[in-house]
Amino acid sequence: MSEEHIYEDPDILRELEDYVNSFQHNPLSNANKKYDEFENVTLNIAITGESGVGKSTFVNAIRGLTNEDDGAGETGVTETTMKAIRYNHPTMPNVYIWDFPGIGTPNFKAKKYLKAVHFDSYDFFIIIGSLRFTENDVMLAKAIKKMKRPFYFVRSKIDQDVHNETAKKKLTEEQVLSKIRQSCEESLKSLGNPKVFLISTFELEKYDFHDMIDSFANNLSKHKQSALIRSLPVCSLKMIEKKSIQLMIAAVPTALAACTTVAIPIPGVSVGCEIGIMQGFLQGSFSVFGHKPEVELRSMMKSRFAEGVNVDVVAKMMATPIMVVAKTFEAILCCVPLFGTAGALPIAFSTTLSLLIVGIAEMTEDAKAVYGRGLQPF
Ligand SMILES: Nc1nc2c(ncn2[C@@H]2O[C@H](COP(=O)(O)OP(=O)(O)O)[C@@H](O)[C@H]2O)c(=O)[nH]1
Ligand SMILES: [Mg+2]
Repeated sequence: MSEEHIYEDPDILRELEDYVNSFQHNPLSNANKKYDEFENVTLNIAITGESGVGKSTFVNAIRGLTNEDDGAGETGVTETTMKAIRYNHPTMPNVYIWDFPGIGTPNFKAKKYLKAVHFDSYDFFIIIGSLRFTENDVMLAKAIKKMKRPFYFVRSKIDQDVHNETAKKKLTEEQVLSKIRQSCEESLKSLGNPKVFLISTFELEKYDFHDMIDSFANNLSKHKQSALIRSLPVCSLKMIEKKSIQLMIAAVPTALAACTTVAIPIPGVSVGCEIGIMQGFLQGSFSVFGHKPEVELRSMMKSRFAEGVNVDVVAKMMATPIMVVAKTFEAILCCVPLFGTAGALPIAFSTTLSLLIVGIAEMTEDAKAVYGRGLQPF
């Protein structure tokens, strides 16, 4: 990704313009409030459906784990309790994924179930079905709808269907998918025509996974959207790009908070900003791209962050005589009367923002370089 390309990304520029507009009123208090909103937003995702459909496997995958990894939730077991199990995200402390108890008892009562799991604490529900959706799934969806919470239908284990049906019945993959879609529609008829996302939890990069994520994101607030995309596993190049854009958007309030917080001057560091905020943000960004790779993959990572983000790397970065401050940033910032065309704040802000964006771009390139080589980036 070239620098020009980054600076001209319309989402990032729109974000910058939004901030500039809000500065007109109270720039400094807004800066910290907006930064906090991004940093401390919480997200609660509920995963529900009948027993055996792949709920726990999906929860593990969203947390970047396979069923065999340490810390993974148990799979392939019969679920007996009425309690949802809360799983923390490994790197994002305010993101929780809830593994719901199976709904498949013969006299299942959707309302009672939702009450038992405190339905109103979730941002959205994912109802997973394998083979087909059942009466219980429909009942549950109707009850969630009544409570005005968002829900999505996900048909799991598509890899299995494609494998079996292309081999045995000589169907093409497309024919198999279309057959599954039809049968899902049939079982959900009484709900209108809800969209069903076909996925394989073992191959997230395939089928409807990205469409599904876009749908979740589109119905969330900007901050929750950011938390969602940042928390998802690095399952494709497309996901790396999405993460990159979300991080650059979050870099806007971070840069402003960094240079409006009382800065302790650091010898040799030319930018007037709080290095702790910068380091924290870059460290967080680093973990958004996954785990640290094995030593042999690190040679493919060309950025200054190949060995991780520490205070020395960040200080050195900030001491680099600053490259050209993005022209577009300057142009937008000059519109704010309070900033004026000179002054320390606009320079510190656009420089800090440029540094963060260059940092994210370097991490993005590293993540792409090691993606698909058998290991997760970072
Ligand atoms: N082939 C395939 N198997 C899956 C998938 N998701 C889950 N499974 C398997 O389905 C079984 C039940 O999964 P589990 O997550 O325990 O289901 P739960 O009872 O709904 O929590 C396990 O053997 C999983 O390995 C998938 O996408 N593809
Ligand atoms: Mg389970």
